[in-house]
Parts: sequence; C-alpha cells; structure tokens
Amino acid sequence: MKYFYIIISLLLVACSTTTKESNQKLEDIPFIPLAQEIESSNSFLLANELSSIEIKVRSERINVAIEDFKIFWKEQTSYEIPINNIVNDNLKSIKLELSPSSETSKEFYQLRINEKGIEIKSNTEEGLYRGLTTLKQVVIFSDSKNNIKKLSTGVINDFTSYEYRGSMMDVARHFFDVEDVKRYIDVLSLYKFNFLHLHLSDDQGWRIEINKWPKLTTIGGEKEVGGTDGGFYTQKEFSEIVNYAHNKFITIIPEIDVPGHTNAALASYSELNCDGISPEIYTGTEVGFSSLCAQKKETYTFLKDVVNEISLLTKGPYFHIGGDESYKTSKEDFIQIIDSVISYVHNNNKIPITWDNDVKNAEIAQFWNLSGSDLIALKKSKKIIYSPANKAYLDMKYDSLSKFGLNWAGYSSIKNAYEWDPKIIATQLNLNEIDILGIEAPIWSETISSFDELAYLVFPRLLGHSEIGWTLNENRKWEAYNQRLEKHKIYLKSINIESPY
Ligand code: TNX
Repeated sequence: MKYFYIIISLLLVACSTTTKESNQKLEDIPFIPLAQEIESSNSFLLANELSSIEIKVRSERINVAIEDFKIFWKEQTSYEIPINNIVNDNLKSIKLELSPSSETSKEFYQLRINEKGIEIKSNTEEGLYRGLTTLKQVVIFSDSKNNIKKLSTGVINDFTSYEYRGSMMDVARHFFDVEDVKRYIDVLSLYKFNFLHLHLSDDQGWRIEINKWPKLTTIGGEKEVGGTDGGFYTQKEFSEIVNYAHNKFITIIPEIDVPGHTNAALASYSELNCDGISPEIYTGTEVGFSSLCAQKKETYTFLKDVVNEISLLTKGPYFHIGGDESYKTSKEDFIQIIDSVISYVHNNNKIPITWDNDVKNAEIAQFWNLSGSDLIALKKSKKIIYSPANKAYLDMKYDSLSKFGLNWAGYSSIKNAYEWDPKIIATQLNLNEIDILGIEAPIWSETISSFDELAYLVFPRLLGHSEIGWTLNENRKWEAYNQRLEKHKIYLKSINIESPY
C-alpha cells in the first residue's frame, strides 16, 4: 500500500510538471517591455527543428544583428543555426523580411511563430531589429523539454509608444571604459532602448580627445571624483562606441556641458578663464561653481572646434550642450555662450538638446527638475525629453539602506520608478501642446566607479523605463510587471549583472 501511494504521488508530480511545461503560452513569456498585442495559439515549435536563419534583407546592420543572433542561439539552445541569403518556403527556419505595408506605427514589427517556423516582418530595419530582440526574449524565457527549448506559437504585433527611449551614462564624474559602455549597450538593446546619451565632460573630467585642444584630455581627463585615475576616449575609441551602438540600433548622443560644469576644461587651458589663471583639477562632487568666459574670443574658438570634431564622429541627429546649473554665469553671458554653441551645432546639421534651464532657442529640452524659469523654457521648446529626477534618475538611492547613490530628489523604489506616465506630468505642467519625444533614465556617477556599482543602481530599475518608453500606458500594470521582472532578474544574474532588489 505504501508503495502504491509513492507511485501515485510520483505520477502526479510527473503529470503536473509535464502539464506545466506544455501549458506555457506565448503570452506567458515575461516580455519587458511588454509587447502591445500578443495572440497565443496552442502549439509549439522545438528549437532544434529550426534549420537556418533566412534573410531577404540587404542591410549591413541586419547582417551584424543576425551574426550576433547566431551566437546567442548557440548559447541558449546548444544548436548551430546557419544563415542563408535565400528564402526557401519549405524549410522550417527563422525568416526575416522587410515587407512594405501600410503600417505607420513607429518601429512596428510582426513576429509569427507556428509549427512551420518563425517569421519577423517589418517596414523598416529598425522594426526588424526590435522583433529580433523580442524573439531573443522568447528563447530566453521558454520552457525546455528534455533540454530542448519549446517555443510557444502565436503572433505578436508590436510598436513603440515613444520614438525616444534613452539612458544616459555620466562618464565624467567617474570614467567608464569602452568595454563598460559596450556592456551597457548590450543590455540596452535587449530592452529596446534606442538612444544612449554620454555625458562626456564635467568639472571632474574631460573624456573625449579633441585634436585641436589636446590638453583637455592629458590634463582634464587625468583624474576623477575622489582623485583616482580618470581616463578618456580617443577619437578612434569613441567612433568604435558609436559604431557598436549603431549596429544595435542605438544612437549615441554626445554631451559637452557648457557654460557651467567646465572646471576640467578651465584647468586644462588658462586662456579660457576670464582672469587667465587655470583653476586646480577638481575631484569633489559640488556643482555650479565653474563657468566659461563669455568675454574671451578663445571661448568661441574652443567651442566651435569641440562641436565640429565631435559632430564628425557621431552618426545621430542630436548634440547635447548641457546648460544646467550655471550658477556662476550671468544671464547675458549664459545666453551669449549658449546661442553661439547652438549655432555651431546647427552648422554641423545637428539638433541641439539642452537641460531644461532657461535656454532661448532650445529645440529640445530635457526636463529634469522644475523651477519657475525652467517651466518658461520648457514652454518655449518644441519638444521634450522627460527625465524627472524623482522618477527617472537611476542614481537616486532605492531607500535609506542603499550602498550607493544620492537622495536629493528622494528615494526611488523599483515601484516608484515604474509607476509614472509622462503624459500625466505633461498635463500637470500644462505642457499638453508640446510634443513628448520620449523618456531618458540618466545614471550620474558621483558615487559609483565600476560596472558592478553602476549595475547596483541601474538594475532592475532601468527595465521599468524601457517599458514606460515602449508599452502603451493602458497596458502597463505594476503587479504584472513586477512578476515579469522577477524572471528578468534571474536572467540578468546569469549574465553577471547583480541587482540588489
Ligand atoms: C543634477 S541633472 C545634475 C548633475 C548631477 C545630478 C546628480 C543635471 C542636469 N544636473 O550635475 O550629477 O543632479 O543626481
């Protein structure tokens, strides 16, 4: 009798596991960001049955993405999958197709999984790439049967809510090398981010080589917060980052913050200072004490050279010129310097972005913290990028126990960082008529100096911002998101990204 019960219990366990396995539906995959429409059908496809990846697209970037996907497939499934440049309808394969359609939603793609294979279609290369990242998440989170991934069938129709989904890395307060930036780009791309803003200069460091002004990096790049060795990107290295990001459909936005936040430049060249004397290198964390000199002609030569050289190295349409916390610059001087930089940016056919301080002619303002004059500036701008510090700043501590981070904008739990809607903030500020380009989550680096420390603050909150940027607000629910997030934390851990919560 005892054996009878044991056998029955074992059978029950076996049945429940099989049922659990075979019951996973496409809509059960914990997508982040959540896809807009998921229609599951009740079947599955075994990963080892897929014989090849077939692409009908002539695109350098898609080719690179497919090569990368091939490596990913091997890691996840243990199977090799060859790439074919012709499409054979009889083969069970993964097919990528650029197909003209009347679909106008930005970055729209359709991912179809059925017993005959997998198909991703889009109007644009960008849409295809986003579809490929969704397929990656299907593979990562699919159940296995006898160690073979079982991909649930169904159709996903997906598109983005906002055209700008960004993060910012402050490489000035502490320097992060090319490998760190690439590692960050890898994760950003899996979560459908499309912009990475690099804060390349500040009081504590100048991080990009400028051929006409070499001391910016030899002197201005030498140190970082706390007085440890800093660093900088050579122009070649910066181009390497730009290209790496471009192949992952992420655009790099360079920022040179002026006229304040310029101690590193002022320390490198005495002629940029009104009194002709260079200040000491600064390794503290105060803000608002430095300013370029509006009365010196060298200031404008310097700014023009910097904007020209960096513009040549970037592929994207934007150039961020800072403009925040210039407490040592008079209003007239501020306007004179900012207006000049805006014209240099325009001369390079780029669009200037500024922080939301009172900047005339700002085409795009990045909203971070509100005071009266900032609101006027926001109203003058044509477009807004939302980064409200109390929601989107990844350097705010989670709570009083956080090992790193600041708390001037308050603590920001994972829930706090997820539960907000840019449109509601726009309504509260009476900014309805202004175009919301999208959102950006900055990670300032006063308190962090390595990738692991950065990861502590960034993950998992960054994933919430990916969903706010991509998924329609009515489809976002905290409880459901939080359950999906649990699975992503396990995945992130598997690629050595530890999050504290
Ligand atoms: C505000 S946001 C700053 C940065 C600091 C950050 C720290 C902005 C435009 N300026 O200089 O690093 O707070 O949270």
